[in-house]
Amino acid sequence: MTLGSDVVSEDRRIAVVAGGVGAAKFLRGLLQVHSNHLVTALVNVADDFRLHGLAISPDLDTVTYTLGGLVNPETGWGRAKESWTVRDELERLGGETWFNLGDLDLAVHLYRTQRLGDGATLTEVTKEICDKLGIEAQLLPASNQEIRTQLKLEGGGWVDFQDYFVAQQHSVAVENLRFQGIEEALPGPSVISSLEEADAIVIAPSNPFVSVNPVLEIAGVGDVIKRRRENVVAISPIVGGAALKGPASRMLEELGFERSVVGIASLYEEFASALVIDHEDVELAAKVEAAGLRSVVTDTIMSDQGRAAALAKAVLENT
Ligand code: FO1
Repeated sequence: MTLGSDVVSEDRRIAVVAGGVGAAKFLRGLLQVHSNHLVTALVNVADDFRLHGLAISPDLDTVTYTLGGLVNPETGWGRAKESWTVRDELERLGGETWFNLGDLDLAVHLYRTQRLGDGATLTEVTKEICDKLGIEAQLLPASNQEIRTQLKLEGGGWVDFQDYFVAQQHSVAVENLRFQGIEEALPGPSVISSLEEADAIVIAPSNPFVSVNPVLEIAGVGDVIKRRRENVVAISPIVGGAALKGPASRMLEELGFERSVVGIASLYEEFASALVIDHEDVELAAKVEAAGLRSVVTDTIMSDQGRAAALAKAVLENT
């Protein structure tokens, strides 16, 4: 096969720093245009928590379900064709139902919790689930140790991430953030080596504060990404000053950054040499460059799988 200038070389190893829904859509696009076994996703675990005694890993599950073709297309998380028998009965009993766990999703949580109880690591359990779902790309939890995002909310104290995000529907302004346990946490197996060996590293269009930062702040992870800066490209999760999903744009302002792709550029300046921004933000390209990142302007809104694949192709062509 002759490689044209627009054909991406097939043998490059790609590492993707990933949060939940935005990262999952990007990865699904990437797997359509690149050899799946050459893709590794390093997935945030700081949203993880325990409920009903179960080990819940929302970002890992969002990525796994999306790549396995099982995700609920309306929410971007949880399972398609889900049923809610357990949750409804729990509600009747007066149990905790603020975090919606469907029946199919619960089976995955039962499996994960049992395996962790047997002594397996989260890395091992994630691989077992991926193998069962036929996912060829490698999904690596960023750490096997407990890291827990907490947020200090305006007019209140510190709360756990899912309390802020789901119970309070991220409606309260954030004053500060911390990642409990991050000082002691080690990167999961293969996390550092996959970053060192990658031909290109992509920071997915995820929330920089609560999805990407708790990966970058794990010992050694941020350092290797900084060292590889010339091979790192970030994708802005902000388009036209707004996040497509979640509170990222409000958080930019609340935490003292410009509420635009320029704010994203200032957050990633040390880690990435290029920032992918949407056509809608083309007039901010010069400001992104002034912040120290090459700007790549393309369509970043992944409204369907074809657009996600086109974004992935554009990203690969610019790394
Ligand atoms: N997000 C919600 O807004 N409400 C929910 O009830 C909810 C349940 C849920 C269950 C399993 C799962 O894997 C994810 C779930 N999410 C829910 C999404 C999740 O909390 C967030 O999208 C991430 O943690 C942020 O990346």
